Amino acid sequence: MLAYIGLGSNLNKPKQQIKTAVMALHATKDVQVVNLSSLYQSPPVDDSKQPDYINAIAQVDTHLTPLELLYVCQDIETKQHRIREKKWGARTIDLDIIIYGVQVVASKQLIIPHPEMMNRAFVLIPLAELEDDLKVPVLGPIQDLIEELGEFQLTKL
Ligand code: A4P
Ligand code: MG
Repeated sequence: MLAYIGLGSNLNKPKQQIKTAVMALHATKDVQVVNLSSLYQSPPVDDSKQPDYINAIAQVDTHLTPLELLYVCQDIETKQHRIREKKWGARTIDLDIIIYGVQVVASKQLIIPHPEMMNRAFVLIPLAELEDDLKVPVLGPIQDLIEELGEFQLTKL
């Protein structure tokens, strides 16, 4: 199954944090990173006083179930010393499952497609970089979602 994982960091050398997390994903049994977007820089979505974020999207080929993949992501977050303080607070690394094949998941632990993806240029733009004619389950063509975004601040590094 092809899945897309969003990576974000705004603490402790963010670019390195993302590289470390991508390598950890690739080193996981039954997970292969098959493509990686450029890195992108943007201000925090809620305009709070935090450093800018670095984000990227990894395309993975996996035999894991969505929930198993979530546990892998959380394990990597823990290993990179992410401390969960407050929702949307600064973090060393955040891994979110954005899309998992054509599957739709809506459980207490996991929502796929990611419920905020359509509002986030730092998710949509790198996704389109990897697959410009992607059809997002439920939400539709990636290019339509980007058109609906309105203005955004995002720098490709
Ligand atoms: N969860 C549900 N669905 C998913 C999914 N598809 N992928 C649950 C991953 N996790 C999912 O996440 C909380 C819970 O979400 C998990 O226990 C899981 O069961 P978390 O990572 O522990 O907490 P969080 O990071 O505070 O929440 P979340 O939703 O990951 O935060 P966001 O929405 O990613 O916001 N600004 C910029 N420019 N770039 C960013 O990357 N990131 C955030 C964090 C805020 N502002 C940002 C950025
Ligand atoms: Mg998260």
